[in-house]
Amino acid sequence: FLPHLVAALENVEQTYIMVKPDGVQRGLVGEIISRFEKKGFKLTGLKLFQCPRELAEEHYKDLKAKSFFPKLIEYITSGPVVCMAWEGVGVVASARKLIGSTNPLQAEPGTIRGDLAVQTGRNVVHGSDSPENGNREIALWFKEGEIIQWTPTQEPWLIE
Ligand code: IDP
Ligand code: MG
Repeated sequence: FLPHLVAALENVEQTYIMVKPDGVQRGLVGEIISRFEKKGFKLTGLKLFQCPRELAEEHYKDLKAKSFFPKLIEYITSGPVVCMAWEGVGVVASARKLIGSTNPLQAEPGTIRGDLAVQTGRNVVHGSDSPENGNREIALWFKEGEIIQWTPTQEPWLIE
């Protein structure tokens, strides 16, 4: 390892990012992946996936009591999603900023939801809200062997 990478590794986090069914249907997969790629995070997992109801319910278990929960489960299971794992220093909070507020009408222009969506119930993308949930969600959505450890050749140009 190069010394600068060893230092950076101490703060490395993993986040679970998912293009929701509306994002896939609207042809926004490439656009959304591109935002995280261009920022400089590392893609470590990627697949197109039809989410079963039980998995959607487990993923959103903290929202079970909400009135919109049944509609949310219907939405997430209504078509294929694109599951991603991204790695990087501070990636969890940074990805949430890139994604923007839950309500796309309140999301800042320049964010994914601010640029590409209008309704909370069709907000095109998910991002983990803490490093703990990042790890939990990646373990939930990916099987062993689907997360790849690799070293991008551009890394020394991203981390000094
Ligand atoms: P987040 O995705 O920005 O973290 P959460 O509060 O964790 O927002 O809610 C999870 C998802 O549930 C939202 O992204 C959205 O799809 C859906 N959701 C949240 N609040 C509402 C609502 O009031 N009506 C309909 N759907 C909602
Ligand atoms: Mg959330």
